[in-house]
Amino acid sequence: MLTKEAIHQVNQTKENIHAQEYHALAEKLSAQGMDPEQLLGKLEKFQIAVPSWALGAGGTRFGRYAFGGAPRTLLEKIEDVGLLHALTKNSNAISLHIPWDVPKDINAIKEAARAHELIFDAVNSNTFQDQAHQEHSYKFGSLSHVDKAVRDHAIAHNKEVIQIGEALGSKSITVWLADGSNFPGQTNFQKALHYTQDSLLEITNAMPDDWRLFIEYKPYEPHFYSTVIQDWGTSFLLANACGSKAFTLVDLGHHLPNTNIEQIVATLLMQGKLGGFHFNDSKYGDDDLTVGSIQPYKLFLIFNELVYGMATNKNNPPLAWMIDASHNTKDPLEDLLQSIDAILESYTKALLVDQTALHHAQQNNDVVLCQELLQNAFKTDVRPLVREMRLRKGGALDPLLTFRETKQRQKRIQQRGADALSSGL
Ligand code: PSV
Ligand code: MN
Repeated sequence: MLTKEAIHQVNQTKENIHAQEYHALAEKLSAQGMDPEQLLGKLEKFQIAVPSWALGAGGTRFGRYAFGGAPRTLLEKIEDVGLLHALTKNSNAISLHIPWDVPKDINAIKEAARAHELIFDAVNSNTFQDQAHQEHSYKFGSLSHVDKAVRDHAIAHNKEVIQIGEALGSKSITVWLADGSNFPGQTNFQKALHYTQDSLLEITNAMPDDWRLFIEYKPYEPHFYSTVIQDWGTSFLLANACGSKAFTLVDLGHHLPNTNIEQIVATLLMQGKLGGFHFNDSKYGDDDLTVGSIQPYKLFLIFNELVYGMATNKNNPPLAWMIDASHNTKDPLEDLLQSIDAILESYTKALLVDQTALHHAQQNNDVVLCQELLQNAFKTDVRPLVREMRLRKGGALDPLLTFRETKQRQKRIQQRGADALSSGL
């Protein structure tokens, strides 16, 4: 475990410069009528879940490269998320994918999570892969399959995932349905959607009252002609059909190029149906790249709608934030640290937008001022504010530097081996 003293030691090398930078920013923000203390309070509360499958090496269908010291068990994955949280103070939850990470000893797993101050976020079901000796294959679909026996099998799996989640203290399940078709004529669109709706309703009815169902959408992959839940409209339609416990989940990579995701977010919030987020970045498709690495302004615009929507649409429940990325060439823990920073920075910048001034500029159709207001916030370097929050919480001023200076990867390689493998895709 990374000790508080070790974090403090690295912090000390940066404290003077940080103090100068933070005071300059706090003064500037105060002069603009903002309260730095209030902003710090909001940043402290912003917690992002880390998926259990993002801690190991990601691959493509062409292969995978080991990076050494990958977590071999769920306990080691909890250890890794615990490290991220100790450094950032913004990642207090882990999201499990079943059956990649079935907890064998529930109490031991809960105890380990508690020791690292972690909670269990949404559990994820998996009906896109057949398990060994599976009686009913998902080759031609699961919740939308033409054969009721296969649909029932997939429903039963989701119910089992809910039970595991209940035992761990999760309060939500995310369903990403990979079902779709590769060739025109292969599937009857109406029947597939109808079966899916019935299946999801049965899953929703099996959830405890205080649970939420998140319905994820994706336009293509693994199927390349059609996907049953292809877009936010389809997810929204299904969420409405499933009632008040069901919501749409937006994965940033699950859109066709140049889709206006911020507008989707605004509409879903207005309808009280936005459940959560899978953060990542992309250039072409579901690239699963580090959050904010390709289109940071787009991420900021999404957060701008989120900040406005969370304040305005009280009918929408609190959102579930999660990273969903995959690392092919980077150390996954370093990548996650970069992603957590990018999310926090975008959120902070969105908090700086002068909503009252923006409202007036919009009312006056002052297009130029509208743009200025957004870009002034976007161009502000808010990193000192994020660092200050971490410093006060006992986290690292510079999580990535501390990760490297305290040799976290090398320690993991020593403990777990250079060729350790993680479960997942
Ligand atoms: C699918 O591409 C997805 O975004 C879903 O959230 C899955 O559960 C996850 O990635 C894991 O591969
Ligand atoms: Mn996802």
